[in-house]
Amino acid sequence: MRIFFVTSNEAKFREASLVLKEFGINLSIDTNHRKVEIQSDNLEDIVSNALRGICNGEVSDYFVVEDDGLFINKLNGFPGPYSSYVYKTIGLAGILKLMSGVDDRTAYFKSVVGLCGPKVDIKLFTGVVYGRIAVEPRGTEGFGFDPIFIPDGYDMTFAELGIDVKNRLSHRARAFRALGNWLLSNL
Ligand code: ITT
Repeated sequence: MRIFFVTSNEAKFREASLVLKEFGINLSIDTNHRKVEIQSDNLEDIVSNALRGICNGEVSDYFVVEDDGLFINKLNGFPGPYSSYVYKTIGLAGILKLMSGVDDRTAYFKSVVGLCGPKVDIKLFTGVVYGRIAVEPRGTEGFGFDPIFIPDGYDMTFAELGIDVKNRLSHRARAFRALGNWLLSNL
């Protein structure tokens, strides 16, 4: 059984493959298929639609796609499903500006991981990690919003904590662990 993670983000791939290794499952990256992303405020819809584009017709391998968002409570969930675009446009500085003077800095990351393949139509797995937005960026590891996200129970950002700690508690680790458990008992 071969499982391909269709993603353009190598950091996501590194984190996901370490999690699936815990289950003895080998993950490969697929940069050939295109992950077609519809515009929707629902991560599940975005992932399901992307999978329909990949597993259309006969396939002999399994494919995984993931969509994530950073949801900031005081901003009514912004940037949410638009996180990638917001990261590329206003970036960390823009988010920190929107949050300047805001006391309630609570936020969460959500990951939706989807699987399709020969014996699976579409199966979704979800992971969430709660935390808060830092006052300034800190740390050099990770990617995206890691320098400004402090998970609950810690005083350091994901970018300071590094991949080992991040992979114990992150949204992605939780969703991929759910996928790993499901694969072990179903395929
Ligand atoms: P794909 O090719 O897999 O789509 P992507 O980076 O575009 O890769 P998303 O569409 O899921 O991924 O975009 C979500 C954005 O949210 C991503 O670009 C980051 O800016 C941010 N993000 C997601 N997970 C994150 C994490 O673990 N740490 C920091 N930022 C994260």
